[in-house]
Amino acid sequence: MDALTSLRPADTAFRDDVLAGLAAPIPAIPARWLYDHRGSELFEEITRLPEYYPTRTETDLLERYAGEIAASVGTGEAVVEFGSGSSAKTPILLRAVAPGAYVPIDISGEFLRESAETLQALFPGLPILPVEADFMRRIALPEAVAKLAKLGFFPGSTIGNLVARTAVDLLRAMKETLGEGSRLVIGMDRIKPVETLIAAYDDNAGVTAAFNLNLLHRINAELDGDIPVDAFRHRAVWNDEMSRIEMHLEAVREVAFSVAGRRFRFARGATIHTENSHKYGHRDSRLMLRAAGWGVVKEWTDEKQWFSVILAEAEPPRFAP
Ligand code: AVI
Repeated sequence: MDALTSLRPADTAFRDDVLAGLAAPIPAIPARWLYDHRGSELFEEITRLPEYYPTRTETDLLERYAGEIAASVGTGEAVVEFGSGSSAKTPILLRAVAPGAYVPIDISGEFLRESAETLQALFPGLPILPVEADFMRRIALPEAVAKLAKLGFFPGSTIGNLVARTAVDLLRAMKETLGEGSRLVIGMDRIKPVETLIAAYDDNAGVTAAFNLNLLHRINAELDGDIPVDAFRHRAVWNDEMSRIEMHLEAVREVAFSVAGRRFRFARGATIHTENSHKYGHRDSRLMLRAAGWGVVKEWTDEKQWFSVILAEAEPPRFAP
């Protein structure tokens, strides 16, 4: 099989999710649809906002502790990144662990190719083997890395965008992809004062609002919709029970519209739930990793304990209680 495995989602997936989500008793659209070209640009902008602490804090942690990560894992491993690795974080890890190969996995071939080119320019001698695939499932890694030890990399607390059951499924799939004895460097966002969380997801410049509302523009453009976007506003809400920030689009007046030939009506104040971003206590993250077969080797956090970078190790099957 070619290293660039093509796995295209069904063309109707966006339409099906939107139609089912808008008609649901609690309207909700999966967060992955926030990331069209414009949505990805807006997310990049979010990561540079003063209020959005996760990117800055995690990058600082990696800069500070990449040496310690390298001391724990050694050099010459295959670094397998779940995501296309376009961020500033990837070079920090690669520089420290001097890998034998770098395997970025992403569902978007376009982002993969772009970031692989950027990274190749920074690391000219490094074999870069992109895999276009959905990393929610077990993936066959390129033959060229079969004999190398594997170090997974999943930064950004992207795991937090999944509910616990799906997050554990993903962590288990990662373990199957990487194999016994592999390690994983994962970023996980911590519970912190609600004002800090709300500010990070409802910034003064309105970039997160534009990111959320862009979903409606995308629906209009791609699904023949006529949603009056100005009839909705962005809301970021802390759900303490579920330990997560939720993004919603709230109707500011009664509104009716059609999407792909179907009619919808929203009362004033009704919302469409568009994203969850879970935040973890110290023990929560460990429990979730353990539930998927990963033992924590080491954890690094900042002075305020706002974000954690965790080095985990695939645990062998065991039968003890
Ligand atoms: C991609 N993900 C980790 C971001 C987060 O913080 O949950 C997405 C995001 N949504 C709004 N701001 C950032």
